[in-house]
Amino acid sequence: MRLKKTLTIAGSDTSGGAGIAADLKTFQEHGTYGMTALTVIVTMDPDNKWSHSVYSLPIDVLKAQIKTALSTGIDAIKTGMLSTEEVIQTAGNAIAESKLDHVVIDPVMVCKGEDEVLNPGTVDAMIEFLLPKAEIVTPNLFEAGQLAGTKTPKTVEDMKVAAEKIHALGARNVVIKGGKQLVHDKAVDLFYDGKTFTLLEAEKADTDYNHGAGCTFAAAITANLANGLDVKDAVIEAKTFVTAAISNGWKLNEFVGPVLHGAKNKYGAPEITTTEV
Ligand code: PXL
Repeated sequence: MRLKKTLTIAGSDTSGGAGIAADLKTFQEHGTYGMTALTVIVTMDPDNKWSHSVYSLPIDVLKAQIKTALSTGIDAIKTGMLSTEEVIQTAGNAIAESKLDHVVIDPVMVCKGEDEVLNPGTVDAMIEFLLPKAEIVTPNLFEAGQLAGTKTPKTVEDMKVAAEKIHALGARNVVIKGGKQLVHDKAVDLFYDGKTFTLLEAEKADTDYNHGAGCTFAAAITANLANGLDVKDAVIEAKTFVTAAISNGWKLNEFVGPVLHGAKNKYGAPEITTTEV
């Protein structure tokens, strides 16, 4: 069988937990051949509490990378940190030209620990250029509220309302990541395919070392779609993959603890339950 090719259009997290580093490690763990088109490089200042700097690459450099990768015949594509409206439009146009079905949009708006939207116009640009092309979009609670035009969801009921609104914007499937902030005793994500809401539940991991979890989850979905899983099964496997990765998160330094991307394949799959709600 031909090796499936996966492409991420995203930023580089120099510390290795999130961004293209997470995507490539996750693609590899899923037996796909990963490729990258880099939008920004994020560095951290060890002399200033690990504060982030974001260096954008010229748009021509991004376009050349996307052209390179797409010319090889990509099976599934994922977007991550896209810094400006121009970058979002470039990614959206490239996806449209590629005519790919397997398109995973991780609508990254903030880095962990920083709570301003990267650039306010980017939300509208995501709605215009990316959501209508998404086989699935993977917002966290904050991003779901921004895309849906609602307050940040706090309960599963709020998540259902946001998921319906995001689906109506053109994303064919939506999975909202509940994460730690959700008022719930399990680690919960809500999947919506336009008809049915499915709650995915795992035990909450007792760790703060979860940097890169969102990128890892979306990258796992991307690889699973490339490998031929249907969307719901792709999401369920990705939840087991990221739950194992979070449970084995570790301390890189006093500021950041990345997930362990390879944990599921090394230590086994955790239990996930799915319930229609
Ligand atoms: O986790 C969001 C994220 C995505 N992409 C890049 C990042 C981060 C957060 O640090 O650096 C490149």
